[in-house]
Amino acid sequence: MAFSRRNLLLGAVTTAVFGLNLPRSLALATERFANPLKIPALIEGNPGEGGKLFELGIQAGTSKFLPGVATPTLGINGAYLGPTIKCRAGDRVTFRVKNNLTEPATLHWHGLHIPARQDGGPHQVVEPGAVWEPSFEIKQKASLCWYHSHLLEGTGEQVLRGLAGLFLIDDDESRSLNLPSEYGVDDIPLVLQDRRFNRDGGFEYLSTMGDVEMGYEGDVILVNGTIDPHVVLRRQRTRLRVLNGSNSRIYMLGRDDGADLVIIGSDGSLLERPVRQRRARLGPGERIELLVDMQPNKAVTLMSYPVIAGAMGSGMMMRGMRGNSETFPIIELRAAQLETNDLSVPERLIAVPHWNPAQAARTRIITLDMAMMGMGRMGSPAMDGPMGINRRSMDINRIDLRIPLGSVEIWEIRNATPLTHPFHIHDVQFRVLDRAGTPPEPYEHGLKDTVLVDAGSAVRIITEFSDFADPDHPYMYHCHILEHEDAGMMGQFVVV
Ligand SMILES: [Cu+2]
Repeated sequence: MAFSRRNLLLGAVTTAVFGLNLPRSLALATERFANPLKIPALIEGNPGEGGKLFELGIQAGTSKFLPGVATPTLGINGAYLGPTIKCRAGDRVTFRVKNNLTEPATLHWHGLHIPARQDGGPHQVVEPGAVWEPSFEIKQKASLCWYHSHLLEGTGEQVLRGLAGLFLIDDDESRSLNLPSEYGVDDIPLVLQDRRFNRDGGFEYLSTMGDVEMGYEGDVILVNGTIDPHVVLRRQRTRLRVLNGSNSRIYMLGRDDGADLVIIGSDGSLLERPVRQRRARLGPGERIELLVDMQPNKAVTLMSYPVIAGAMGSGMMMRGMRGNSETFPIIELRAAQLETNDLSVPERLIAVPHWNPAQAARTRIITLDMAMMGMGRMGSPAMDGPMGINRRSMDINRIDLRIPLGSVEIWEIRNATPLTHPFHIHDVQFRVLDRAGTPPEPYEHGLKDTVLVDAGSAVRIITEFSDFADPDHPYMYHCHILEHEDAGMMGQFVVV
């Protein structure tokens, strides 16, 4: 499936140049929804000394996405992507991460509340042939988290090549709700990614200036590494656990039959109650959980629709520059003979922790800056790199923020650029207080670790920095457009 490339109004790149690189014959060679969705293997760990032990091998391989073409890829315990890790709140877990590559790599546990030394960020590099053994307790709510490479200045490329996987957390509270939870049967993971292919079948990356400025976008959608996928559902009700694992693409999810999405979860928790909405926007790094009820022998297509950015102060040109203006299918859900399962949706799901703004010890201003838009500096004139936060590009030897252990803080994330950025904080799960002064979307009322901040706008979040003080090991906060992160839109904080 191919769709039109966004229009670039600025910069040296033209869509005509891009068109020459498209393996169009290959991209169109598969039938619509011809391929059964691949489901990543589920691993729940082996009983080991002091908890569950997971073996993860980072490796290189080749994958067949397009007919008759081998694509060089990276994966964990396989050629592309990694297994889905499943744990329960209260578990003690140890990962034996072996790097079988000839290049350094890391694995960051995105969304997990764990000590900074175990976080798998740019400071926890696993050298070729080395083994890294982080060990920690699962201390958080049932949620869909994930893991991925977080190599300094190399995250975009390693994630693109395949270093990512899902991390499911379960707890008693969520189990009591009788939500669909049979993995691969009525609990279906969907990792959304977009890719471009070279003529030789390899992934094309950073071939245009726009790839860095605006973030990499592909013209082929992969779901769990499957092009043009369908999945056959056997139960009346299915839970979809959706991760936007793309480097920069924002999806506007919706159903092709016009029915509402039934949204039950966000990044770091379920919602307090189900939210019914026609569309839901999902930025890179964000997760959303949906319930879908099927009719026998009918199909529903999960689609992406044009993104309407709620951007203040961004005119036509800016929207055109970062359009996300395509309508395209993601996956077809097909109903077979349907077994009955529980169709009641509890009116109340879980209690989501919240913090009163009056509790906050301080409000920090976090400004996202870019200085390379070809139309003058969009950020501060004093910035020391192409992209940064509060006028500074990422420096692994500089600690940007020192946060007292246990403090409740409001972060006001301001976007001084003409693009929408997904902002991610390690260590914590937060609540979104408001976006440009108005309450966030109803489906953003769960715990979150990544939030979209529109061009020229600001988002306020509130959270508490609890449990893990360590003056020597920082956590990251950054834009989750991976090319922006790699270009310096990232900072470091320690909890002390
Ligand atoms: Cu960004």
